Amino acid sequence: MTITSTQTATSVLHLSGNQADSADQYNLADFHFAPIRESIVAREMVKRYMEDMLEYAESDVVIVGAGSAGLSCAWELSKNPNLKIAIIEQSVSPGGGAWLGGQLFSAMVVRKPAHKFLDEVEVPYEDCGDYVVIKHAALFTSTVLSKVLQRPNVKLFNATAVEDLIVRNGTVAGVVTNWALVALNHDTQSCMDPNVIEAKVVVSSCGHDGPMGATGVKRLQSIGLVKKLPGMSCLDMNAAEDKVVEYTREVVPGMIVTGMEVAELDGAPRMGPTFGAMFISGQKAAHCALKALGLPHKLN
Ligand code: AHZ
Repeated sequence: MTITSTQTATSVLHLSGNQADSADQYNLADFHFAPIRESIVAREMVKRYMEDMLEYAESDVVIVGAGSAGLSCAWELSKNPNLKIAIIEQSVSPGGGAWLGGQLFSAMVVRKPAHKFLDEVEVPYEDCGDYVVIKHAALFTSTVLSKVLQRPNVKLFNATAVEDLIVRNGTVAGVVTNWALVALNHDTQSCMDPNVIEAKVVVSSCGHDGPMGATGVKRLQSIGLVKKLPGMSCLDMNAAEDKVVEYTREVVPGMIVTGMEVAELDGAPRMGPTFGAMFISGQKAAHCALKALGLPHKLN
């Protein structure tokens, strides 16, 4: 099967569809790779990255943060093949806190009816009545990640941090980026100016903790577009998950907030290790973005 990407004439993805045992197809006792020049490897990587930077310098939607909320949002938005979606993730490894359940345990608990999202993305779980359990949180994250990254209209820029927002007349119009290692070292080096991505809509899904948590809403507060930033309240699973979904919204024109950044913004309780609200908040954020873009959405 050959899939032709809509992005560029040169990017043709090849999936052989050959399910045969690959180890039967070569000699492991006398194995040789096809030849390659080192410079070709360099050029193949650089060319594609630079083409992506050119292509995504103007995006329809920029999603900041590839945790469970940001990835769920990307999944929902990428169903529209006409949207160009950039995901900016400061970490080398996307996934945020969703590689583990809680306190470094493996399993991920999801309260119903968010299991319907798992059905859609084909993540298996154990049905426990009012909730379901995925054997490994990493199974959720790796599955959603692999599906999102296969979409031709999505580009992940990892190891890249959003340092600031583009704001014109009170409307968020894009993001200011830098290599994450640079962003973390501004105080040790002289000025290292950033790059920019213009976007019709920015979705901020930066979570609540770490040096860059709640980047989007903290910046909005510092420029007076958000008056109060109380930070998340103490844990109350039942209240927290409903509230995070309820408060997911376009907080100022051009900027939608999702996931635990919502709890930071509104002082909602944290839910701890139950993840359903992240999926549904991400989905809702996608529909807020569609609405802001003037496209059909499911908010009503
Ligand atoms: O690296 C961050 C993480 O992957 C990334 N990020 C943060 N600031 C960034 C910036 N530029 C680029 N300035 C940035 N990337 O955003 C991602 C956030 O993922 P997360 O898993 O921390 O947040 P989430 O809202 O998707 O999921 C929260 C999960 C939690 S926390 C919690 C509790 O503390 O009670 N409970 C749940 C379910």
